[in-house]
Amino acid sequence: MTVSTVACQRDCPDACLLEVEVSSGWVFNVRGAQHPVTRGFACAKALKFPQLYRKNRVLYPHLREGDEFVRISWDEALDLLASKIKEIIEDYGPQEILYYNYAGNSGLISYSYPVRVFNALNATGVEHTICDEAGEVAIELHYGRRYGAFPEDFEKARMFVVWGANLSSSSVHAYRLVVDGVRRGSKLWVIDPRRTKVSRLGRHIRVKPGTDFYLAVGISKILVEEGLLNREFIDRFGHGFPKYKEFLEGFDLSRIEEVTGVPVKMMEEIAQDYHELKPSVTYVGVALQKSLYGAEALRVITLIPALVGVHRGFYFCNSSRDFDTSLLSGLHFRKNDRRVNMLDVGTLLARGKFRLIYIWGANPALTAPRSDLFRNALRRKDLFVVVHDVFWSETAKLADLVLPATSMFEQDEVVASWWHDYLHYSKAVVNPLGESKPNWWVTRELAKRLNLPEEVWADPMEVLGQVLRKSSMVSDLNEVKNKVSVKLKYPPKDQYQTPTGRIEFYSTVAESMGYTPLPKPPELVSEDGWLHLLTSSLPESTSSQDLKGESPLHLSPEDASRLGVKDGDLVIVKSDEGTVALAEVKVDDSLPEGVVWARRGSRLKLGAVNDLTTRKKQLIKGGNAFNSSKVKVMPFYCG
Ligand SMILES: Nc1nc2c(c(=O)[nH]1)N[C@H]1C(S)=C(S)[C@@H](COP(=O)(O)OP(=O)(O)OC[C@H]3O[C@@H](n4cnc5c(=O)[nH]c(N)nc54)[C@H](O)[C@@H]3O)O[C@H]1N2
Ligand SMILES: Nc1nc2c(c(=O)[nH]1)N[C@H]1C(S)=C(S)[C@@H](COP(=O)(O)OP(=O)(O)OC[C@H]3O[C@@H](n4cnc5c(=O)[nH]c(N)nc54)[C@H](O)[C@@H]3O)O[C@H]1N2
Ligand SMILES: [Mo]
Repeated sequence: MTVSTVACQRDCPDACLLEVEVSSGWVFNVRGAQHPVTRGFACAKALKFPQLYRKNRVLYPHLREGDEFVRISWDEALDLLASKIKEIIEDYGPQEILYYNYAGNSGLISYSYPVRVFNALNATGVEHTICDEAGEVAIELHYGRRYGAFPEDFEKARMFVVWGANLSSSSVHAYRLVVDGVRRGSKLWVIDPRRTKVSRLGRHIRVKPGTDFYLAVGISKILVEEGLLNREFIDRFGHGFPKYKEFLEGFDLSRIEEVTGVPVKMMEEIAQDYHELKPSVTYVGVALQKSLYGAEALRVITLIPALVGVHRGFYFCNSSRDFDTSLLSGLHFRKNDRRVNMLDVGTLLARGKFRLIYIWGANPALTAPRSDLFRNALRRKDLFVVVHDVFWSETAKLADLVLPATSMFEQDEVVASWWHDYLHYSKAVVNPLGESKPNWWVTRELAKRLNLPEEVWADPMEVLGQVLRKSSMVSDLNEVKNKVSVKLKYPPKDQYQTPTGRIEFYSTVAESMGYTPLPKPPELVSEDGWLHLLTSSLPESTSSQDLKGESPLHLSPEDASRLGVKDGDLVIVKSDEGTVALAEVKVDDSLPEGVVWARRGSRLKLGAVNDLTTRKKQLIKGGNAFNSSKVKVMPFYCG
């Protein structure tokens, strides 16, 4: 048996360094490496991956023949794909070819390199709006770059505010740092409509979903009115504060209490803590931002630490690096900017748009909004669907051509985190299963067959080498290869890369981007008769992966009794878009009345939870609004 190191490549902020035990060509065991962030422990997903990576694998290229798949060779698969692409370009133009990808493998090469061939073809690409992009931009409007607190800052924090994040599931190492903080006496506030493991450790504010904007305004207003600000800090590092103050004055606290369901008294307490307990870290979950005004809420939330004088006292997404990944994705080969919002892809496909779609690192048949539309559209006869995946995902099962991908144990990668500041190098520890190939290999071979210039199919590690050499945060690829884990040099916390060089309470860049310089308040609409559908992650699965069978729909005890249903009963769930699914009930006392919950990307008894999620988008960056989905639930009687 040998013990090797692998960098976890899952879509997760922790981006862990793992120790894996290999014997007779198989990975048997995984544990967290001794590392400043991973700290010798791994999450439930990593621990069970040695069992899972062998199962349900796509082992060979497969071509659909009617309802069946037949095994073909890589040469046949690539020749077929290349000839389809050539044909479509000739008959309809490159815009009819679409790629769709996300962070199924979040390694720098796996994520970006495959885009190269599509850029060189001037095919249609996607804007990555499905996760946190809107929130990233929201912070940049006021702070320049979006980096905030790092794990080291968590270690020093006297107060944590965990705002819309279920840490014991979505980031177990951040959770551990918060637990350690609480043990040493740091204060913890958790803002979440649901009761969660982390909310049990501190003061819990059960805000009504989607009203966080107003809660943040309430807290900020109290800080201003009660003189709890750090005026010196604001004068020295802030820009446009008088206008922000005026903006806050326009809101009424008792109305905020009504809208958010949070007593003014509680807002006063947390405001007082923000003032007294410094430094603090406000951990803002991606989930908080997945609502119609999520990114706008983020603008107000992340400005709170600035009011009390903490430099970048928030964490949302630290992936702000000077890595020129456009070199990897070959943006320079492209002659246009032809992209569509990935949240619209299902709708566009359903309308008959596009002739070929190439999907990797994503499972939109379960994770896109209105996934029913997406699944139906993939069955179109005039659409050639190519899916490159490690497993027989729901999307792969609907493809015309299925290509086998290597797992994180079987490929070399360089992995960066969106939370911590370490860059990891990962080497394959076992041979690829079956004929599986890394993402870069497939698209590189495709580029060759399409007779694209040699530069398009350059060696991925060499291109990555150029990217890292250009960066000021790391010396070069060799440093990462030799050290396995390298601490990146981020700019100082008190540097603000806005046009004024300050924290812009009044954003000078927002206007030029078509956004309001001050955060835009959510419209208040009546929710009569509708239940709020929230979806989020569970510790043992990543998004739609590793799920077995169907998930139940969780109902609060109040809603369950109103509907006269109990555990195991069936209910019909209808969305505000008119889609219908059937689900088993799970009564869940962690939910407030009016909120139903299901695990994201899961299948229900009939249909999938994402068949019910809204296609509405945010103003900022066209970001998703998964957590603004509304449903009606009815008991299902049969017989
Ligand atoms: N185990 C595991 N870890 C993961 C993932 C996974 O699928 N599984 N996915 C990864 C990815 S892709 C992402 S983007 C992150 C997401 O990580 P997080 O942003 O932490 O998301 P969730 O774990 O889904 O937890 C979301 C919490 O937000 C709450 N919430 C929902 N709506 C609102 C609201 O309007 N206001 C407030 N205050 N709270 C709200 C929910 O009740 C829930 O408890 O996690 C990453 N880590
Ligand atoms: N209802 C609801 N829907 C949501 C969300 C929500 O909160 N609620 N969250 C959204 C968010 S934040 C995100 S990030 C998305 C995630 O949605 P997706 O991006 O679709 O993520 P996964 O479901 O994890 O699917 C990733 C796929 O990549 C495959 N894969 C893994 N490694 C590799 C590899 O090396 N190569 C290739 N080719 N494939 C690989 C996996 O097997 C899996 O099938 O879901 C979004 N959808
Ligand atoms: Mo995500």
